[in-house]
Amino acid sequence: MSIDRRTFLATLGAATVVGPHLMEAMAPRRARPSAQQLLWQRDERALFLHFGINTFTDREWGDGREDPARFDPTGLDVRQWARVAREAGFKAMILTAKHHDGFCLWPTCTTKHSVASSPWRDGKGDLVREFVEACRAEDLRVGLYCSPWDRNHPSYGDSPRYRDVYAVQLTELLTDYGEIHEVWFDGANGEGPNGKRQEYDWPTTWKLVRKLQPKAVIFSDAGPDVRWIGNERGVAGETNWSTVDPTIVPVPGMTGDEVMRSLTEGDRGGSVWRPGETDVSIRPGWFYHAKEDARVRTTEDLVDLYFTSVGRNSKLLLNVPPTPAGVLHPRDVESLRGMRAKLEALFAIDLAAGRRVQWRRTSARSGVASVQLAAPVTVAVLDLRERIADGQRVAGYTVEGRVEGAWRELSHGSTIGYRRLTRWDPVTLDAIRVTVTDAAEPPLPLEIRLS
Ligand code: FUL
Repeated sequence: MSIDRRTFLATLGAATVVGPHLMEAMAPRRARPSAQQLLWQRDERALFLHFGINTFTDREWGDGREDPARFDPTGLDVRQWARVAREAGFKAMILTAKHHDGFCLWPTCTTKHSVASSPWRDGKGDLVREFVEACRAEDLRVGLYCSPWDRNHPSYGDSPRYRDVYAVQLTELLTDYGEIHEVWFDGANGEGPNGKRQEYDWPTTWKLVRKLQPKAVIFSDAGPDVRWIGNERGVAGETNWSTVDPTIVPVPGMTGDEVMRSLTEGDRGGSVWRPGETDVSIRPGWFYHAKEDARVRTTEDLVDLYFTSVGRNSKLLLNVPPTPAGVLHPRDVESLRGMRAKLEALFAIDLAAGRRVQWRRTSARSGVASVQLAAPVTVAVLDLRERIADGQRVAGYTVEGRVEGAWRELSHGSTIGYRRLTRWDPVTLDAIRVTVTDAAEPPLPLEIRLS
């Protein structure tokens, strides 16, 4: 008979008998990322493509009564989407294979409301196939969004019937198109044509995805692998744990202050690894509208978004909606190229390269990382990283620079995680010191880069 650690501690009377170090060693192991979650995070940037019947009706949410004949992208060039994505430094693309209007971009057997009923390629086209092929040609990971909410399908709202339809749609998408790396479940859920709200069966849905694409990460507000960051402004929490308490957001689509806080900040003591994805659009809408051509985010805006997402231990999922012709608009492309150029220039030279980070653990919850530079350098960006394969640990830190012989505080924060980027007015220093003041488990050496 074996006895688990908790029972063992309880038997001993826990902390009163066992010292803090032994308690530490016996504490349940905190969550760690899976290999897929690590790959997902290291990609840093994915491009989101909202394209469908709304592109042609100039709407954001179609009602499902659109005539499929309206879908006719005459200059469709999915390779252009993929080329632009790769050239702009993005590593993955996610396509709205079906949005809330129920119009399917692949010739599904579940409905006539699809590309098969459109004039595009004489009804013989398959946009999902063109999409995955373009991703592969440009070496991008593939993601698909298949809206659970379906305002067209007659079975929607008749819960068991629609569940079967949705399962068939997912099965088509996840068996016919090779390896899919991210499956994106949106939380929006309105009523169906019969006025009824659909009851989803998330555990069964996720089990199906696991079976068909065991290596894909599953996104939804409630994970299980990746969570929504809780807003569509492109801003992750200043505090952002990749660990969460799964009881706070058990299913997608929940609201409330505690839910939103948990989505945006994660939970320090959370038992599962569920990093946050920051989705935001380059334009005011998710779909393309010509009237928004003058409202495309600038290169500067995009760089800011990088800092408030990737730079806060999240991943940036930037939506760039193709035009009715079927290409990315030149203004969007210009901003994206500018973003790549700016970020490359910003991070081209690591001023701390080749200098050793000295690390000293000062207690079970604190430590100091410092770098002595060969000569004074002028620094405007600090790039801190934890070795997240070993978990996310830092909960509080202070940064000081040695400026003309005296230590000066430059910034402080809470979490670090995969990457924590901080910008400040350029300051000339010859050493930098990061003091970890609090940690969820014994802190490990940090990586420090300076630009
Ligand atoms: C939301 C949807 O309702 C929007 O149309 C868009 O797809 C966005 C990414 O998610 O919940």
